[in-house]
Amino acid sequence: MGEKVRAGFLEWEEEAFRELIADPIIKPYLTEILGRHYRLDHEYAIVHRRGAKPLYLHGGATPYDPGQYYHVRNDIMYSGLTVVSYALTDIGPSDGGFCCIPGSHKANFPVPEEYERFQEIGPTVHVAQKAGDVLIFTEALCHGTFAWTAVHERRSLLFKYAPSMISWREYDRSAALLSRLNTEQKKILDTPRSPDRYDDETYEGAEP
Ligand SMILES: O=C(O)CCC(=O)C(=O)O
Repeated sequence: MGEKVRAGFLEWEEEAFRELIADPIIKPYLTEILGRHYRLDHEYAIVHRRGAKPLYLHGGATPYDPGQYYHVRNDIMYSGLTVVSYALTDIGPSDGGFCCIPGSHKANFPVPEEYERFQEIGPTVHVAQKAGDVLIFTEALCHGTFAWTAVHERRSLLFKYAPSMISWREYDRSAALLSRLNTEQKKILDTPRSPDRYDDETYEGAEP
């Protein structure tokens, strides 16, 4: 059956997990979407086996959630909680997994109930991924998970970033973890603070 493994993997022995905190391939995208100063609020792994239940549609721009917003002002994107989802195994077109209503991060009306619980598929689309693919989406997008039907496991790592002043989860990064990070990674795992309070020249990183 399905299983959602919460957090923990950044503390594992393998450096490869911690290297994803400041993934140089992803950095330009996060900078464009979140601005220069953002933080990794929380992360978890999804491990779904055949029979894993769906996660119904959630998010969406309406009703408005002040932490899961998406706006454009003066040609600049502003996004609240923003997800970088690494597929570690293939997600084929009929396997299940991530789905969304494209464009719903700009919706002015709530998602009809029959779409929300997949009674009607409506405009919901499934997004297939190959192992190694990365999907970036704002939590303001109406999204969910189709039941997992494939024989192989779905394994995905979800990193949830926010603008530097926003915190979702109570801050609980351990000294052991912080001591294993470089300065850039520490900045991204630091406590919330206003973007004005960073001084890139002197930033020493979070104290372990
Ligand atoms: O990748 C997925 O299946 C979506 C997961 C999701 O919506 C969530 O964790 O909030």
